[in-house]
Amino acid sequence: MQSALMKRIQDARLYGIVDLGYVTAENVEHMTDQLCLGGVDVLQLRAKKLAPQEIERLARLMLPITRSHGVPLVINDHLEIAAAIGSEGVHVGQDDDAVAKARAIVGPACFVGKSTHSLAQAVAAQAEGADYIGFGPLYATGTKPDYVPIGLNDITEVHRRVTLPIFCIGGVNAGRLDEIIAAGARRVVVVSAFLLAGDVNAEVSALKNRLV
Ligand code: TZP
Ligand code: MG
Repeated sequence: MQSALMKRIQDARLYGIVDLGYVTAENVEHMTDQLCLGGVDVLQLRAKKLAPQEIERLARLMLPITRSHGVPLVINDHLEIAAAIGSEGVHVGQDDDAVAKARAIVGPACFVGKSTHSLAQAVAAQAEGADYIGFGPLYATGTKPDYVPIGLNDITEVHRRVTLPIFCIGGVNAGRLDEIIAAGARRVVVVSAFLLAGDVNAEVSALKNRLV
């Protein structure tokens, strides 16, 4: 990956996701703007139930907004969409394509993140060549309901064993942030707590200010 991009992901602390489970297609641009204004360092588009064509359309709406804020846009799951629109990042899960395949499709100007749900998967993702990992779900969450929460106990150890940027995810919200940081987290992903907030911009900026 290009070094300027690497620095952007290294420096990132707060990762937001525009998840179409919470946001209507009509509201994607407004939500993107609010999340960026609030101060997310990275933003992902995640749409588990939409057709690829519609996801690409929404991604193309988001890109000028994220770029105007200097925020890298990450496409979840869809390597071809990331390649077609030239997003700054792509994200794959344990059941998706391997990191090497993702990289071959998206090229060197796009970073590749991977979801991990255990210490072993985190170590394996680093060996596989991921540029960053998600680590969780820390808590049970309606955003990913089929996953067993892994708790906070392995956060310190994953930071010992993995040198990549590690984004702790799953049930992260303002009320839990202190215990998540105390457990060793440096970077977090927040989805529903932002998307369901009354004032998204304010919710993001308040949480961002507690991360640095
Ligand atoms: N991967 C692990 S947990 C999760 C994903 C995509 C969802 C996190 O969403 P929320 O609403 O912040 O719990
Ligand atoms: Mg996936």
